[in-house]
Amino acid sequence: MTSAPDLTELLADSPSNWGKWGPDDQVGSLNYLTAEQVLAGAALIRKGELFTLQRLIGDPKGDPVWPGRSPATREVVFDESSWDEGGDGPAFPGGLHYADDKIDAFLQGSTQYDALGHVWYDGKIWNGYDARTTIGKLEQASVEPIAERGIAGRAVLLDMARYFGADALPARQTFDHTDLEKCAEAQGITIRPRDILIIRTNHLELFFQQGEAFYDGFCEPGLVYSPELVEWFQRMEIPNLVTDTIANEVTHDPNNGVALVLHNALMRNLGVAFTEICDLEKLAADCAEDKTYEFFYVAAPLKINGASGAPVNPVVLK
Ligand code: UVW
Repeated sequence: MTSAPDLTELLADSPSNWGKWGPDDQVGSLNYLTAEQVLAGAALIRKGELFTLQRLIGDPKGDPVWPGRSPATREVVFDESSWDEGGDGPAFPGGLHYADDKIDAFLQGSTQYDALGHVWYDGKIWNGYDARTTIGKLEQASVEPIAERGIAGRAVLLDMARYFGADALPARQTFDHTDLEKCAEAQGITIRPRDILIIRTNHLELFFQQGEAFYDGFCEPGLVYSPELVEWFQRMEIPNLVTDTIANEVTHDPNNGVALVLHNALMRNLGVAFTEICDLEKLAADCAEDKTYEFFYVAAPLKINGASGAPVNPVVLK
């Protein structure tokens, strides 16, 4: 087997949006979400129903995470037992008791927005900033400006699992922009420029079925790199790619062996925001029932100084 090419070589002619929104830009393709897009999204609220897309942190059934990361752990600081004999519960006038707890969590260990500076190659992150600006904290393209800005716009659900007739897409299955367009057509919608794309695979259902065996030869299904796919994202001015997998794309590209090509071609080079590990099941069931796959999407990750990503609970309104 030939060795995988370097990303610098593979993406040498790939489109770039560096400089498009100025030399200091921090939010990339989210700039496409103008007031017009927000209003176009809000106009799709018809039923007054809302859906939250965050996966439960601390799910008793387990939290799926990227290999090498660990699920969040929650620790109780105070509960009623803190005021038992010998307990360390603080005494307050009036007899106040309270529950307190804390979590130790990877910022990318649950539903999250990646910062644009989360991945890179060739010593440069989004907008051409030096990768050494990531040392200690992300001085550039952290999740903070994305959190400060917020995200709202017209979004479409592309239910790829349903389109392929599967309960859950298996490891390694790939698809591309032409499949997204065919799926949209089968659902009776058209993907419009500047739409937020929400892709359902239901792949993480296999994590709950298989347990630790899920990680054997880990390779999630998803979008696969081609120059045409990147050109399509660029032409369609896609601001945000949202999925229910851990990493939004096929983990290892079967055509060249490279890991996470689209994180680089789309996020690092085009500035597309990535939202990962969403739970799309209730939304997808509703869309299948009312045959409405376009709606208003709103999200704002937590504001964390210099962070490479942050948890989020996106909301869809129909
Ligand atoms: C990596 O890029 C490694 O992970 P994520 O899926 O959080 O983007």
